[in-house]
Amino acid sequence: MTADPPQSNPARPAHSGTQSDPRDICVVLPTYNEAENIEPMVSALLRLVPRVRVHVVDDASPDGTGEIADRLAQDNLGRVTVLHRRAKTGLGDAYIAGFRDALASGAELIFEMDADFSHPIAAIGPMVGLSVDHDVVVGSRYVDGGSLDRKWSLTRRLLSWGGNQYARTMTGLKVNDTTAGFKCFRRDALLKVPLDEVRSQGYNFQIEMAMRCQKAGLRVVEYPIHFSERTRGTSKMTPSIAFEALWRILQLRIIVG
Ligand SMILES: Nc1nc2c(ncn2[C@@H]2O[C@H](COP(=O)(O)OP(=O)(O)O)[C@@H](O)[C@H]2O)c(=O)[nH]1
Ligand SMILES: [Mg+2]
Repeated sequence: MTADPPQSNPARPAHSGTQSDPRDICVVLPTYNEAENIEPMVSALLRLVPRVRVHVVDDASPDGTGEIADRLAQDNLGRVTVLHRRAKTGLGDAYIAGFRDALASGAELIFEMDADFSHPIAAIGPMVGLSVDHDVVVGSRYVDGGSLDRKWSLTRRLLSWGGNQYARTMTGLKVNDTTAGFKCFRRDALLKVPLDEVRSQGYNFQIEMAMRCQKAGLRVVEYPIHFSERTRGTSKMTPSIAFEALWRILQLRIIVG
């Protein structure tokens, strides 16, 4: 892989994010019980320059997120679309389904991003700029210039950092932020990833995608971001998802190689 080695200099985009980009940019937004976040999140994305469209992937959220997304789609025809999945089978399944839709609709740049404002919307522009020269742009907390919400306790920081270092050691990943959930894929790059074979959910979905990108020899670059803790709604990640991640990483080493 040509993933940049641990970086001392944060990536700088080829051109400013305030410029328009002629490419068809699709942000895939997975949601489960994000009724409080979905409308402000989609509105903020639609105001963005460069112009993006949004594909919401909702897993039958009991709180009505899917219905709000439908209304947003009706109000913004062509710019907001919704995939309703029948059940919550995991973040990985939701993303794979969303990526397939984005590719089928002709998207040239495909973003994955949380729907809870944890990832800075302002980073999309610079990441689009970097995608001119790179296959995958990772919004990274663990390169110079990246940071975590100040509300995170020392324990949580250590767990996140330690889990990340463990994943890097076990998998041989060169990317610094192995569980980053904010990524931009060029269409041709995503087509090189065997989406049929991806099985992981939760944090491991991000690790597995990073491994498959590295294996496919894609040019990966990290762009430093500040990760903000959500202020509305609740996290869907549980300690059991985190612990499952530790075991599954060992399996991934064997499966993905
Ligand atoms: N469609 C779908 N979205 C999910 C699922 N699990 C989490 N999400 C969404 O994925 C994003 C990240 O999840 P979150 O709970 O915030 O994880 P955390 O940031 O690690 O605490 C949010 O937009 C969630 O609504 C799932 O099983 N299905
Ligand atoms: Mg979150």
